Amino acid sequence: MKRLMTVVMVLAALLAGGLAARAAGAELKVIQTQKTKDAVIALKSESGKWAPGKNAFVLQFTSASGQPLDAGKVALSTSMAMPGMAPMIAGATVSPDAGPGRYLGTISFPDGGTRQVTVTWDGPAGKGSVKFSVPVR
Ligand SMILES: [Cu+2]
Repeated sequence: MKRLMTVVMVLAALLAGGLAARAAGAELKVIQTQKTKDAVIALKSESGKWAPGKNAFVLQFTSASGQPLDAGKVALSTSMAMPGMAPMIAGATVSPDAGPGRYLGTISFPDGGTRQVTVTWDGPAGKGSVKFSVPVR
């Protein structure tokens, strides 16, 4: 009986640890990584992709040497070329997360298709921008 209790307690501890790791974003998958001269920008989410509807994501900035990079004010916007129409524009809500160089964002897409993504930043280490494309599917 005592042994059973121990097994149950160990399982409960493992489960709690797993949930904590999840909340801390340990299970995030990379959607896209982009390098500039002095920064590496990683776009991540739990699913590792963007889908039509509302998406939560994390943007992580690291320096060329691999240290967290305080990017200051960060913005992310997207555009999708539509034949015979004005491009579809969607902007993200981005705010700083715990820890330097880490930002939480949400963005909504009304449909699927490849988005041209622009990330801009302006912080103590300087300002910059990067463009890349992400499929929404
Ligand atoms: Cu569209």
